[in-house]
Formats: sequence, structure tokens, C-alpha cells
Amino acid sequence: MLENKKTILSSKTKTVEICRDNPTVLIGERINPTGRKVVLAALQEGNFELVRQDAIKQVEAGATVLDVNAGVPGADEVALLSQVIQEVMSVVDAPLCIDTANPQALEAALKLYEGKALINSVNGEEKSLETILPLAKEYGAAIIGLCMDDDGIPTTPSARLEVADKIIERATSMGIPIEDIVIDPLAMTMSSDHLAGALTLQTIKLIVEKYGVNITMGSSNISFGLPERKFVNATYMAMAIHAGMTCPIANPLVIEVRTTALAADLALGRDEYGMRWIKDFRTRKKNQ
Ligand code: THG
Repeated sequence: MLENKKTILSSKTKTVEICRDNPTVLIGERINPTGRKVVLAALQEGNFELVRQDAIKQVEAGATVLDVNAGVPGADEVALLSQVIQEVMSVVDAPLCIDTANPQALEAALKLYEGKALINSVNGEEKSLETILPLAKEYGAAIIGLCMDDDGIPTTPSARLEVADKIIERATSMGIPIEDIVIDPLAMTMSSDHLAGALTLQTIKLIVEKYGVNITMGSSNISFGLPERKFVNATYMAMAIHAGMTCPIANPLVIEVRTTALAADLALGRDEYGMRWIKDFRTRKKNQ
């Protein structure tokens, strides 16, 4: 069988290895003003306390990597993203996933980041490949490649695989190791297309079969607009892990997210003696 690729990320003092042979890595999603209005309001006021608290809480809840997004409309993202990253690095030692569509903000962040970051993201658009891949190469960062390109988001698994093919081909031909490429098959909401979830699961399988690379996604997107999202999210989380997702971008403070990832790891033989499951259970009881 194809070897499961290992993506190694680091901070100044900590290394995280993402691999299908290991337990699932949760990438904490909460430092994101685009997705969360309270973060937006705090950043608009120049208040970084919420960001620092969110960083600490997510790591305590089991996130081993943190996604950092500072996309505040009208703000200077180059300065703001750099500051948010510094604030986060001052309170936690988790490696970071730098979430920006702005190449200048990305480069400023990569310059000050201490360690090997995960860039979120590059996609199959020419402009994206041309600007982001050289930065990944220069700074030795890993990248998330989104399965979309100049024609938009493909509507079949094989067409999404073709975008992954293109990103992997372009990145590796520049000397970026395939281990450093994490693919996002794109999780779209099932409230507007009931086939969206199944399509993404199928895409994960095709990409994993062909490359063995690591797979991420904003897995809670799947339930946007539906009632009782946590049940849908938890079920989908388990199914996506089984299909091959290794590092979801999710909210570890939601108990169902964490327990589902842990239970899926146990069910897939990635939790020897169930130690991680038991340890998390004890922590939950203690904090009750
Ligand atoms: N793929 C990749 N990166 C991503 C995404 C993805 N980054 C952003 C996003 N999608 C994942 N991050 C978040 C962050 C916060 C929230 C959701 C996804 C969130 N949402 C609340 C909700 O959905 O109800 C908003 C509620 C609030 O305002 O607090 O918290 O797909 N590569």
C-alpha cells in the first residue's frame, strides 16, 4: 500500500507530526474574525486578549496546531496578522497555520514566525500558484492546497482530484517536498446540496489512494444552515477521518468534536491501549 506521508510542523519549541498512522491532529479554528463576530469586534478595537485566551483554551482542549486568520475588513492585514501571530506565540507553543489570502500579509507572517508553519492556503488558480508556492519554498513552510481553480470549485471527485494533481505537480516541481503538501478537498454545506458531503468523502479517498498525502478541511462547513449542527459535524468528522482526513480545522472546545476524533482514532487502531481516550475522559471529569 502507498505510504502515508508525514507532514512535520514546528514552533520554536514544539514539533507536530501529521500522518495517517498517528492520531488525528486538530487544527483549532477559533482565531478567525471572518468566522466569528466576537473576534472581529475585539480586533477592530485593538484588543488581543480574546485571541490570547482563545489560543490557550484551544490548546488546553486538545488542538495541537492553531489556525490564525486576521482578515478584518478595512484593516491593514499585513500589520494585523503579524501582531496576532506574535500574540499567539507569546502564550502557546503550538505550531501555527497561517490563514490569509493576502500574499504580503503571508510573507510578513512567515518572516516573523519561528519554526515551520502551515500556509493556509494555495489553490489551483494561476495567480495563487505563482505567488504562494515561491513563499512556501523560500520559508520552508508546508502548504494547504485547496481543490479549486480559475474555473471555480469542481463538482465531481475526479475533477477535484485533478486540481490536487495540478497543485502537487507544480509544488513538487519547484522542490517543495510532497510531505509538505496538505490537500483540502473542500467541505461545502449540505443544506444547499445534499450530495456535498458524499462528494468530499469520495474526493478524500481518491487523493489519499493516489498520493498518501495529509488531508485537512473546515469540516464544520458541512452543517452550515442545518439544525443541531453538532450531531452532523460529529458524524461527518468520524466518516471523514475514516476516509483519510488527518488534520481537520475545527473547534476543539466543542466536546463532540474532540470526543469524535478521539473515538475515531481508537476505532482505527491509532490509540494504543486507548490511553488517549482514557486520558481525555479523566480530564473531562476533572473539569466538570
Ligand atoms: N478550509 C481551509 N481553511 C479554512 C476553512 C476551510 N479556514 C476558515 C474556515 N474554513 C474554517 N474556520 C472556521 C472558523 C470559525 C468558524 C467556522 C470555521 C465559526 N463559525 C461559526 C458558525 O459557523 O456558526 C460562527 C459563529 C460566530 O460568529 O461565532 O466559528 O474550509 N483550508
